[in-house]
Amino acid sequence: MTDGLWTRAQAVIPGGVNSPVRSFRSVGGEPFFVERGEGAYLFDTEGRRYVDYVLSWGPLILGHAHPVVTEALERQLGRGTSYGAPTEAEVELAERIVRLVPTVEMVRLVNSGTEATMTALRLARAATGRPLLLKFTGCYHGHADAFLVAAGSGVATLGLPDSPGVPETVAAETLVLPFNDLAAVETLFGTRGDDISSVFVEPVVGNSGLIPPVEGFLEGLRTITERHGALLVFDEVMTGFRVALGGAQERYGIEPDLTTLGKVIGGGLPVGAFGGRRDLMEQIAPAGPVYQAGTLSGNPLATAAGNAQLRYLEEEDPFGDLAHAAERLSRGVVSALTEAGIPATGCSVGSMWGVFFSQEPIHSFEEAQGADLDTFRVFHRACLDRGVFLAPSPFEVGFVSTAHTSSVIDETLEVVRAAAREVAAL
Ligand code: KE4
Repeated sequence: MTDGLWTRAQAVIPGGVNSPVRSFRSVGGEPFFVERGEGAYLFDTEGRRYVDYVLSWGPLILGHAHPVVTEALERQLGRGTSYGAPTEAEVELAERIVRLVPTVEMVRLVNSGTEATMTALRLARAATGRPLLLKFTGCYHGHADAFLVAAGSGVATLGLPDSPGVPETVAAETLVLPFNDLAAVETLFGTRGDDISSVFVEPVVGNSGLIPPVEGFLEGLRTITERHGALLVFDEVMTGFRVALGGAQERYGIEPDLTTLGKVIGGGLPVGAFGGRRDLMEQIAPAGPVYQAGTLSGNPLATAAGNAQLRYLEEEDPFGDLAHAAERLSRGVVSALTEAGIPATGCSVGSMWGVFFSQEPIHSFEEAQGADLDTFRVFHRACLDRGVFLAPSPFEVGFVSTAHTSSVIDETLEVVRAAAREVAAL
């Protein structure tokens, strides 16, 4: 299917991919190899076209190869790719993040979401002098050791029981509770609260499928962490600049102490960031003693792309249209499946959308695991064969971009109805 590329890839790259969830392991078959992206579409090396709802797992909110991004990169290319010295573009990107994300007073740019969360945890532990971290099952915060405990995304997709190589001593400092279970958080803080440095949460979970917070959950986390002197960290690597211009903290009106970002802020190039309260961020080297560094942090290509994409979002404000597109998709897919007699439930939050093959609404990863993963697999393939590329995992979400116009959504829903009928007939 991919003229030996897949064979070649598997010979020299573990599992043939540079990130496990791309391997199609949980949906079967071979991944296609991309030749190019354009707007809402991906084109593979066999000349097939797909409507793309993965969008590089979130970053491409303007779609593939949007001119504002590509032209910014072209302008920078002739001036060099990396300097390892300060540039105005990284100051501009930091100022833009500080202006747009309500609780971020200072920010450090890094190269991935993983770097952002691992450093935010180091800072939380330094600032509180406490060792423990609380996270929620099915939330994924990148692959730093402390977070590979009951993680979502690729860890859940591959059914890995966490990861070998993470020392027991490290895993023991990571406490895990079900998402949306505020009573459990209250109980845990009642016994271990004095040793908990921070609570890390995806304010809208995108790594178990799409699971919004139930009424009062985020507010409760804020109250409990404040009462016990722990930091609240919103991992907005996925929700940042997606569920609202100011992220989930703007949408839900919650003020975390620290925020981690990634994906959209790089316009498709490697950028992560962590930021928040000035008194905390000023503890980061060289301003303070908490060390963090990165050869390519804030590099001129990534900041050119990130600035261009965020500037467009700030000036054009496409969030209403994006939310409408995502809502049309989640409703349309659910109704296509239920009309075909296949139980489904779904929702959208901003420009993220998700569908579970389940009769009942899903409020936690534990419930998501009970959805019909086999039917999802068949449906994924039926859509892919008809030119619609959904995330190859039941524990991921769909994204939309400004390139996903109404006619693209119409085209997609036609395909989805046909795929649902095919699955129902099996
Ligand atoms: P990266 O290190 O992959 O840039 O970011 C890690 C990360 C942190 N926090 C959240 C909420 C995230 O969603 C992610 C990464 N998301 C996955 C997809 N759900 C990346 C895709 C992949 O692993 O290939």
